[in-house]
Order: sequence, then structure tokens, then C-alpha cells
Amino acid sequence: MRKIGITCYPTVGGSGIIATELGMLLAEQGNEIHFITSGLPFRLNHVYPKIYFHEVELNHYPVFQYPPYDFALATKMAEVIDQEKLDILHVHYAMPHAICALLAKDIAKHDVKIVTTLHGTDITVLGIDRTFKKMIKYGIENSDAVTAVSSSLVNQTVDMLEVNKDIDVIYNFVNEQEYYKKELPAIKQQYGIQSDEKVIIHVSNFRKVKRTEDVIRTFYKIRKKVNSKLLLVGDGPDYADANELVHKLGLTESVLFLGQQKNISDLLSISDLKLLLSDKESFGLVLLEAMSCEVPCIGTNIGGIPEVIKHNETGYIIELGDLDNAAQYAIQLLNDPDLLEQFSKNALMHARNKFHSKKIVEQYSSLYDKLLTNQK
Ligand code: GMT
Repeated sequence: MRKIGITCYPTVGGSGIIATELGMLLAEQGNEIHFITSGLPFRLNHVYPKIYFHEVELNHYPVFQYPPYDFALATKMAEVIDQEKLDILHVHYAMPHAICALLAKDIAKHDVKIVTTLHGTDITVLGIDRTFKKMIKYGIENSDAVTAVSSSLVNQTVDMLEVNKDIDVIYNFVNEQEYYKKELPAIKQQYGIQSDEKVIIHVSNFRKVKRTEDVIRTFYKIRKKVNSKLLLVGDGPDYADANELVHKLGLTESVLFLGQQKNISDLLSISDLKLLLSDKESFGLVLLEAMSCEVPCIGTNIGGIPEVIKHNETGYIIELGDLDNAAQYAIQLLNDPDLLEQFSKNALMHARNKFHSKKIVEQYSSLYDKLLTNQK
């Protein structure tokens, strides 16, 4: 039994989901898990006897223009390391979590190993502000072990930061108890979708990098050849623009804006195809969620996406912005029931083989073991 601290951003987002699911699975194996976060991770919605939550409290002193989250976090981490005698502190995101963890390790009396998992945005943030470069590099190089969610992210990290550190690739996973195809014809009906209509789905936080406009324009082309509806799930800065474009293209009857939804696997269960046409994506957890629900995917040749979608087997990879090709592939797949069935089966098999939660949690567990037995 190990005592493991986990820090992540607890709000909606792939990294928070992975950190929380990992904590829950490690707890099921008998480990004691201590979440050190600014809020209760949103997936922690039951009582879990081996899981504890330590809230990072932010005090608003008038002297600080911004409440110092980083220092509050480091202080709480150091407190929990000492009180609970943590073996491992596993942080998700180098920026600022790895740096906070290193500071906490310095402050604490009890020895702890720091594991940092890179999710992508900690590296892409460099594109916005180069002044963070040295700090992120420091966080990575001084962690006891570093993992990244795709090989592409490892390469990007090494290229951009010139880090001198081994980074292990440990892919993302989904909770298979939640992500599987369910028979839910009533949901289709409730949304006013005819039984013979195909359903295309896009799930994201509607940030610029997700290129929701490309998704809508691709659907516009698909709609001409396939009787279909597009489900747009999520919310974010580009939501209003997406709405405007849908009106402009005359698609209001065919595009359903569902906003943020909790039961994504139910929506995936009524879907036939998923589109993710981002210009940055270190992994694309939503693709794996889709494939687990037997939904083939079309994604861009960007970041970790080609490590998740098997081109011509579980979906298709297209070049960024090549909407004609995306639409052509979609039309070919949606108009051929045998091909669609084959791709759906392939998607499930690929998700279960390459990314099974048991396999991934095992990889994290053996990384912890190596660190604790000083072999790393
Ligand atoms: O994509 C986002 O905007 C959110 C961000 C997050 O914190 O969840 O996603 C990143 O981490 C996910 C989990 O590892 C990956 O599946 C996403 O691809 C990655 N996003 C980007 O690289 C843009």
C-alpha cells in the first residue's frame, strides 16, 4: 500500500479526468490517495473510503492583486506530505504544479518522490509566453520522474524546452465501466433525431485550438450527401461564433447545441462519427472516449491524434484544414453500413487493447515502484 498525493486542475478537462480516474483506480488497488486541489475533483461524486481531499484555500488579502494560488498550493502540499507521510506526489501539469511540488518537497521534512505528468497545455503555453520556459524546464528536470500523454508531446517538450530528462510516454485511458456503447434509441427521439439519420458529434471546450468552425463547415459538406445531425457538446469562448456560423450556413435545424453535459457516454452511444479537427492536441481524450463507445473518429494530423486514431481502421487522419477530405471520408463511411460497422468494432478493439485502464494504471504503478525502490 502506498500513500499517493495527486494534484490537478479539478474543473472539467481531460487532465482533471485522468488524474481523478487514476486516483480512484489506485485506491481500488489498496493505495491511499490524497487529492490536493483547489476544489473537489468533479468526478469524485461518491464516498471513497481510501480517498481524501485536501482543499487548497485561497485567502483574498487586499495587499495581493491576485491571490497566490501557487504558494497556497505548495504550503498545502508540504503540510500533507508531512502529515500523511506521502510516498509519492503525482502532479498533472508542469506549470505551475511541478514547481509547487518541488517547493513543497523542499519545505517538508518527510521525503517524497515527485512525479509530473505533462498534458500539453503546459508546453503550448510557451508559445504565448517564453518567459516561463526556464521555470517549466526546471520543474521537469527536477521532478523524480516525468511522463507525457503521447510521444508527440515528448518530442515537442524536448524540442521547445531543450530538457535533459527521460520522459516516459503513458497514454491516457477511460473508465470502461462508464464508456461503452449503450442502446438508447429514446435519447435520439428526445432530441428529435429520426432513426435513419446519422449523428455526428464534436465535444470540446470551444477554445480557438479546437477549430469548431472547421467542424461546422465539414458538417455542411457532409449534410449535402448524408441525412444527418451534428451534436455540439461543451461550452467556451468560440460558442457564440459557432452559433452565428450555423445560422449563416442555414444549419439551425441540423445542428444541436447541447452545452456542457455530464453523460457524454450516452451521447456517444447515439453517435455514428466523431470529429476533432484541432490545431493543437497532445492526445485528444475525447477520441478515446468515442472509440470506447464504438464511434469511429476523424481527426487532424496534429500532436498525439495520429497515436490515438488508426488511419483507415478506426477512423481517418486528415491534414489540418483539409475539410474536403474530412467530408469525403465521412460521407464514404456513413454511406456504407458494413464499413461503418467494421470501423466501430475496430475502434472499440483498439481502445480496449492499446489504452485499457488496467494497462495504463499498471504503467503508473510500476513507475512509482521503480522510484520507491530507487531503480530509476
Ligand atoms: O484541451 C484542453 O483544452 C484541456 C486540456 C486539459 O487540461 O485537459 O487538454 C489537454 O490534456 C488532455 C488530457 O491529457 C488531452 O487529451 C488534450 O489533448 C490536451 N489538450 C491539448 O493539448 C490542447
